[in-house]
Amino acid sequence: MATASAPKIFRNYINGEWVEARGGKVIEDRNPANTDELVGMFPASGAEDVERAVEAAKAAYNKWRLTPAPKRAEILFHAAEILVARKEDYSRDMTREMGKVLAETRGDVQEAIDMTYLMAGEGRRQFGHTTPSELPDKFAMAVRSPIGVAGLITPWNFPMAIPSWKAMPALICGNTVVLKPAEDTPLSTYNLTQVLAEAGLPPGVLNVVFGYGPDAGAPMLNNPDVGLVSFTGSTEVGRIVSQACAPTFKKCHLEMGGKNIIIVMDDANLDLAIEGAVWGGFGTSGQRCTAASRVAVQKGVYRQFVEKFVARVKALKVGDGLDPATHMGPCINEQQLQTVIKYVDIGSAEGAKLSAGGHRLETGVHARGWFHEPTVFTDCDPEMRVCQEEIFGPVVSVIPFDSFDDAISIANGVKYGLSAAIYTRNVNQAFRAQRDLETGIVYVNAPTIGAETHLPFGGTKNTGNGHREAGLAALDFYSEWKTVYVDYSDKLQRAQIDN
Ligand code: UN1
Repeated sequence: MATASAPKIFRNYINGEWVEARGGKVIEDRNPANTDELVGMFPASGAEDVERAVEAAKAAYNKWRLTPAPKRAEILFHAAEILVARKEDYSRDMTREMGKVLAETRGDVQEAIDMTYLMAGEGRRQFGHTTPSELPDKFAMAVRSPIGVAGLITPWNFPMAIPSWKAMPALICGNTVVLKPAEDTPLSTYNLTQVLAEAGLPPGVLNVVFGYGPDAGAPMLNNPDVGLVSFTGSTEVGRIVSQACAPTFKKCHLEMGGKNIIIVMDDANLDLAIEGAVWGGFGTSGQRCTAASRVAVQKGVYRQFVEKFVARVKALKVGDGLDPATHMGPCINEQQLQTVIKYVDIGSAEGAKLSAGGHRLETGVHARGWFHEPTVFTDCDPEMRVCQEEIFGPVVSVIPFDSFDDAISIANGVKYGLSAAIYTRNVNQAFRAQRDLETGIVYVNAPTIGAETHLPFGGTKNTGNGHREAGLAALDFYSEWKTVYVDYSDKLQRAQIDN
């Protein structure tokens, strides 16, 4: 079992076997709450390993494509049941390598379970269209057709949920997979892979290559045998992925940054909005692409909101996510912590008022981890860098505004478009907001985080490139439409001419 306390050496999963990386280099998976704890050692794979994995996926494709989807689904269903049985162990493993609190890692594993059951159900659906032909004795339909080898590159903040968001729809549609998980959280992907293997996934259908992005992710992008790529991560890396996919016309799905907002109107249930802002801003230490890193509050309730919100944030307990008393865990690694520290300086220098937090925590129980205080800037101008740029850490910027129209233009005045929320009791305002907010996800009276697996997930502008994951939208990415005409008239019938 992967939960053993002694550090274990892990391998890649290629063609149904656990194999060493060619180069023999390793990456240490350490606990961000206590870097003395070595969770495991994972291969630092390179181009050759990726090539082997793609070859295995390519070789397995034809048989998997021809396996009836309901049969593919049985394997996924079985995998979901194994995940349910191991949820607690896998959640603990995830907290140890990722740092977020146990309630949240349980949610992450649950999200993987939900997605796996959902896509198992799609084994008996994957509906296409039938439609009348314009000609007599002719049948017309559009069916979903798999694409080939799917290259998946996943982040560390949802180490089991996001790999499952990508792998499950890819598999149910009949593709085979090469997955490169984030180097900070490989154990959770290892656990997921183990489950799929035990559930009976044939060799080569899912291959996992551990390592750093430039070494183990990039080689997938220009491999001619990879038909589609799905990437979740930063906008900067997303651009590189997109450009690398262009020469070979790979279908490419990008899920990137966010600068999500909670709008609090004067008529809102203020306590509910505060609770939502705390959860949306500091859940997962703000390390979600959906994190509510901006809160815009109408001036009638602004002072009252700030007072109560700041008090709530100051009371948050930061620590080891395995401790039930902890509200917020560490940042994932030193670099992420340094980014947070840098933005606290930037915010202070540009005149935002530091109202809570603002410092690294590095003594006592925090001495061995990448902890930072939950931090709130108030009286912010929407154009400040702390209100424009994604920080991906526990920093929330609070912005006062006058009118509903001001709130919408502040909300839309960023280059990202993932998630937005409005707290109001006015149904007209709620509906106008859902129409006018330029984001892929809108919440009314709930924070910006908390997407469910059976609805489309993704964003506009610099957040995405027009595709969505999760829900039925995922099937559109992981399959291609094939339009089929069957003429049973026994004569040549010319469309547009003979009808
Ligand atoms: C992410 O931050 O990359 O809606 C995904 C949410 C989660 C998924 C977040 N269900 O916050």
